[in-house]
Order: sequence, then structure tokens, then C-alpha cells
Amino acid sequence: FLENVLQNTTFQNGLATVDFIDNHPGLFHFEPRMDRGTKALQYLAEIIVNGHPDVPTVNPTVTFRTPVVPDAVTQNITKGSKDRLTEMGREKFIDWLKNNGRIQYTDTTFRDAHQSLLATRVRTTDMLKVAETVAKNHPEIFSLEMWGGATFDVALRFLHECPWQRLQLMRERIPNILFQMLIRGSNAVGYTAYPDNLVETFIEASWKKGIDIFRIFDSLNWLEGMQVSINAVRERTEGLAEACICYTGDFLDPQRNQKFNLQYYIDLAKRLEDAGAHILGIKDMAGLLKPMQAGILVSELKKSINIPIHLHTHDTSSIQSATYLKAIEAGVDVIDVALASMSGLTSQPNFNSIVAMMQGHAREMPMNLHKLNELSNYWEDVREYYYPFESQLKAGTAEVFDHEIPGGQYSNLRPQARSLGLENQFTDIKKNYVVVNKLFGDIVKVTPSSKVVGDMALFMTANDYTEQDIFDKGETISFPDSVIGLFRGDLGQTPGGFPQTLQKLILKNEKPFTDRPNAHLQPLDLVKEKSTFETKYGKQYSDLDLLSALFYPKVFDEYHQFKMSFGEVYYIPSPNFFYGLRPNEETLIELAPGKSILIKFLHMSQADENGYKQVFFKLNGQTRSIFIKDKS
Ligand code: 3PY
Ligand code: ZN
Repeated sequence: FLENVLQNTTFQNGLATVDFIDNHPGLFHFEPRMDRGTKALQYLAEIIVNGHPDVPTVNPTVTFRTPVVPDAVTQNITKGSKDRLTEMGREKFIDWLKNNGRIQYTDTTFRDAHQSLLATRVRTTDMLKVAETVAKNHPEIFSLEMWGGATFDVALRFLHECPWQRLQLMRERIPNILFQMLIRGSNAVGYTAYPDNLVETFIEASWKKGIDIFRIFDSLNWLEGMQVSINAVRERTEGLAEACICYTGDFLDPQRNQKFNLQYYIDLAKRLEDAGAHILGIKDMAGLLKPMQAGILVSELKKSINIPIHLHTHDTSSIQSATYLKAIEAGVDVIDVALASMSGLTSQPNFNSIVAMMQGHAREMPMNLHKLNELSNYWEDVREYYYPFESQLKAGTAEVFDHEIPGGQYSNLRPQARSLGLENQFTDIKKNYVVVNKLFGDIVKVTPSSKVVGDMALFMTANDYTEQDIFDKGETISFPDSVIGLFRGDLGQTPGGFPQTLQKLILKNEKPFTDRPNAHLQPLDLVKEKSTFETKYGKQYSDLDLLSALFYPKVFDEYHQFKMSFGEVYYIPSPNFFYGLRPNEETLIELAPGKSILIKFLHMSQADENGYKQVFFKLNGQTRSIFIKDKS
């Protein structure tokens, strides 16, 4: 993006002197402005000629069904949990949640379900189409998890869309149901520690844009890593702080419960309540909480704390609906589910079937199951668009109880192994994941700590190292950066500390720290950051975009470059976004409510001597063409 004179602050403020033109020749270079239709053509032409970089295997035989948006059962949107929170205020709302008796549902379809099944690739447009229907047909839903976790990064990096815009557009369509996000404590929506004031500003901005429940966790269950976020939710918003215990191991297994035993979870839950959590989250990111354990854990927690309990799991083993039933009978207040067609395996248990399971139960929450099934059918068709991102997992596996790999990571690890040429050794990688966990002293494994364990497992597999080799050759091994960071204290502290012999081998002469990694970071001067940001990008972006850039500078820069070439792409229908158009195929693109363009791809020329192809379209009936360099 080149700034031109009209965007220059010196010029705008009337401070340009006579030599201004000579000193700033670049400001008088005006980029040709392209309208949105032309930019959309530019994007489609690029995909038609060069394909989508993320979709290497376009299968020409695939045809997509047209997803059907369920009809609304009411004309108007009726009140839901969001209205209840606003009307009651936090304290009364929490009392209501604890005492109303009915099981409440969080639908994760808009976030964790697709993060776990489709590499987080579901696009805003596919969500927007059913948003109003969700608001009208299912106001009984307690909350919609629709933001945070990996969605922030992936939206900018791979989908070239603004995560804030998704939040805003969804909020406009769903005013009545609580929105929930996942926030990685001091790692916020990223993978490293950020300055406290960035995390605080982010939380406040997210609340203002529509997030109500902040599910806060720390990847090592370190309370200090969550406290800043809990305080920020309490002090800077009127939303709810749901602080998590991340569940790992098996507290009923004498081989696995030295560290993570029942008392450990109860103590942590009490500390989270004391730290100001409004709700306790049990975050079972790998789906290790078996039914008997869930019954015991929830009953014991209910005796020990006064705040409501929200249970999250992944159905990797395929028995987690039994876990839910046990937890419901033990008094859990809210459970996380995903619409049928987006559920199961590494995603959450099946919403629709659990509603059916609960029929006749004393704690049943009546739902319109027929409409919920129609909604699931919509997603079944939409899911087809994303077929290149499906993990190859075909059935639930009890092996998860051995390797403990979180749902979101499990579907990612195989492609990661493939990219390193290690796919044939996937069994060894899973075994090494267990070895590494033991080496590291048995730690909680969830983003970002799970990534470190994964990196080390890949590293050991690639180099054919055994556990013994790590100790014997450790002094000369240069460990992966993420492993060094973990042992330095970059992600915080683990219960009982890191094993010291290994820590010395990994860190060599570097000294680890045991205080908060964020305490080593200077607070950001947001005014100064804003001005640097504007110098770079001009005035076209908001303070929210500045936050995106502060979390992900390089990704934001690429997002910006992309936007300069292709404009906004979130409204391009997914089949066209990923696969372009076939000759004579038409697509209707809704640029804004009531403003649509009709694009038909006609044909394309052979490449000229410089490698450019001319792509011909009809745009609202007029023939247009675009030149695209063929990169093949
Ligand atoms: C995330 O941090 O993205 C997770 O989903 C962790 O479970
Ligand atoms: Zn999850």
C-alpha cells in the first residue's frame, strides 16, 4: 500500500511547505482505485488460473450441494441468555445459572468444532447465512462459542478476513444469545506471552464488540497466567470470566495420578473461585475425562465451590456423551456440544443426539430438535466445501487415553508429520508424545504447551532419539526453540516445576525464570503504536486492526497486502473462494445487504509470451477481462 498525498498527515494538517513535493515524490503516485466488483474478479481470476494455495488437490468431480438455511419459526427474535445477563446483571445471572436446574448448552459449531475438524477454516459467510436462524429458532441456547482460540489467527492468515468484522456481523444478527470466546490467558489469541496491557485492552475491545463469556485458561494450569485476564473481565467489562482447570491424565489410575489427582483439581478450582472467576470451566481438551471420573469430579467440585460449572470435552474416544450424562447427574450446569454434522471425533459431542438423550430427564432443556436437525443439515452441506481440510480420522479411538493429544492438535499432527516427511512414522510420533510428556515431568498439554510437546516428539522421531539419548547426548543437542522457551519459563510454571536435569541440558547456560513471562515485557505505548501503525498503513484501519497487528505483525502485513490486491473477500461464496469457477458457471456475490453482483466465468486465454493469461467474465452482464500471471 502506498500512501498518497491526501492521506499524509503533514499535508492534512496544512503543514506542507514549498519543498513538500520535491521531498515526497512518492506521495503523488496515485494507485488506480479498483471497485469491489473488479477486486472480486481479480480474486476469482487468480484462483481460476493458479488455484488456491491451501487446496492442493482440487477434485474436479466434486460438485457441491446447495446448503438449505432452515426457515425461521418466528418473525421476531425472542429474548435469550444475553438479554437475561443484561437484565439481571452478573451476580443474579450466576445465581440463576446455578439454581435453574435445567442443563444448559453451549454450541461450539462456530469455533471449536471447525477448529478441531476442519483446521479452523470455516469462513464468515457460511456462518452469517444461518446466524439469524439460530437467533430465531434456538433462543434456548446458553452460549455460542464463536471466537478466540485459533480463529483469530486463521481468519487473518488463511481466510484473509478480519476476525473483528466476523464478531460484529454475527452480533448484529444474533443479539439475544451469549457469545463466548476462548482466551489463552497471558497468550490471549496467540502463542506467546504478551504485555499485560495488550491483553487487557484486547479483552475490553472484545467485550465491546460482543463477547460476553471469556473462557480463560493457562496451558500449564498456572493461575498466575490467568489472573490478569480474570481481573480485566471483572474490571473492564460486564461480561463473565470463566476460568478453567485443564483436565489431564486420569485421577482414578494409580499410575497416572501422582500429580493430577482429584485434590489437585479441587484445590485449583477453589483458587480460581478466589481469584474472581464467575464460572468454573473444566476444559477437557483431549477428551480424557471418562464417565466415572466426570461423575466424581463434578460432585466433588460442587461440594467445594459455589460458582457454576461448565464442562468442555472432545469426543475423540467417542464415549463423551456418557461423560456428559454422568456430569449432568452430578450437577454440572453447562455442557459444550456441536451440531450433529459438525460433532464427534476430535470435535465436541453431538448436540442433537444429546438433546434427544435428555428427553424425559429431570434436567431436560426443551429444544426444537426438528429445527436443530435442519441446522445440522445445513452444516452437513457446508462442510463439503472444506473437504481438503478434513482430518483422515475415521472413527473414535481409545488410544487417546494413552497419548493424551488434544483434539485440535491431533488433526494437525499428521499433516505436520507429512510436511516433515515423517508420515510413515506417525505411530512413533504418538509414542514419542508420551515419552516427551514423561520427560517434561507430566505437564498439561493444550495450546501452546501441547505444541511444544508435539515439536519435541517430531524432533525425537526425525532424529531417531530415545529418551536415554536425550540424557546421554543432551549437552550437544540443540533443542527446538519452543522447547527452550518452555524450560526457560516463557509459558509459565508447571506444578512441581520442570525436571532440573533436563532443564540444564536444554537451557545450557541460560537461566530460567519463575515469575510471570509477561512481567518481563514492557507495557505497550498504545498511542505510539497507533502512530507507527498509521505511518505504515495510513488511516484506513481501526484501533481493532491495530490490536490484530500487535498480536500478529507479520500476518497482519500479509493480510493488508492481500487486501490491497483483492479487497474484502469474506463475502465470496466458499465454493468460489476455494475452487474458483468452471467455464460458464455463475455466482451471485452479496457485497453488502441488498447489493449483489452476478459474475459468470466465460473462458481464459493461453498464456502470452510473458506468462499472462486473460480471464474473461461477465459482471452484471458486461464482459470484463483480467490478466493473471500463470505461476505454474
Ligand atoms: C485453543 O487454544 O485454540 C484450544 O482450542 C485449546 O484447546
Ligand atoms: Zn476444545
